[in-house]
Amino acid sequence: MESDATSRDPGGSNPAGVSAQFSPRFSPQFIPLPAGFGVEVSGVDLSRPLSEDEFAVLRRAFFDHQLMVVRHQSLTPLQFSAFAGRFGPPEPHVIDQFHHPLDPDILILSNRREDGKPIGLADGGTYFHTDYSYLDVPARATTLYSVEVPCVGGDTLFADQYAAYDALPEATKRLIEPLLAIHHYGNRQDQNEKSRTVASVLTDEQKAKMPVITHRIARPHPITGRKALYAVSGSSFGIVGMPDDEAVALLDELAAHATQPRFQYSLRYGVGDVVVWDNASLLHAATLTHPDDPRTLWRVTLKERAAPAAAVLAPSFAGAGM
Ligand SMILES: O=C(O)CCC(=O)C(=O)O
Ligand SMILES: [Fe+2]
Repeated sequence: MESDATSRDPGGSNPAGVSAQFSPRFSPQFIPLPAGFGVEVSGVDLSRPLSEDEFAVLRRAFFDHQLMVVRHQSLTPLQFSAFAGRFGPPEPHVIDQFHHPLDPDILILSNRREDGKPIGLADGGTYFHTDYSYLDVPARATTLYSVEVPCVGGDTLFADQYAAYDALPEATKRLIEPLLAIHHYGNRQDQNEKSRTVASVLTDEQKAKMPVITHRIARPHPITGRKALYAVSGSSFGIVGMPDDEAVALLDELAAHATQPRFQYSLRYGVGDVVVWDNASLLHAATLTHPDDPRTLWRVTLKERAAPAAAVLAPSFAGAGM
């Protein structure tokens, strides 16, 4: 497991006997969301830098609840990026044409067009997936800041992969325990580049940078140690040592199990909401909205610190016939 530098008792005294540093402006209240995972936090202003002790309170709530929503914030790009960076090292997205001009760690998600040109990535992640599962060191957390909310829809769906793993029959748990899924950039269930639910299309240059790697299917969470089903929908295209048709059938069966409505929560955004999700224990999917109903969010993605059980099978998936 990755070491957890923060105290398990962030609100209490520390071994040096120095009292924890909390500002009078930091009085977090936590309201669990109705899904069995996720928590809404109020009483926090993310525009000012949080002390180590304050951040430790939020970090702990985040790993306990998998999804954290802090409503009604008012942030500049750099304030948002500074808060996001507390969760881990930021990794700019391979789609570099929509990096924020003030900070390349921010990817602009938007369907808005100005002077006929898109200002951001539209229809990103409109299928269940988890971020950067196609990299050997995948994403620990993704943070979004909601700039513009459409009149209709625009929710992000989340599916709890701790619960999905726990609900598997024991025989399936034994079957998948040793299995390594083969991942590369893409959406296994839709590879038509004209479709709105394909993985956002890369240029040839971007494709050349994307490797073929493996991750465990029953993957222990790098911080909590708890096992979750990992990326059975999205970037998983095969299983090491298994014929392709059998592997895809098993992955499809696991994906259907993992994305059942009983494991899902649909998050509705308001302007100014900051959302952080745990990529090791959740799948998520954007929902399709009307192209003329503007929706804009900023996104910063933070990587894990290590690559447990990942292997690089090829430096690029481009031209690999997959
Ligand atoms: O736009 C959304 O709702 C989520 C998009 C997505 O998959 C992501 O930002 O990782
Ligand atoms: Fe995503």
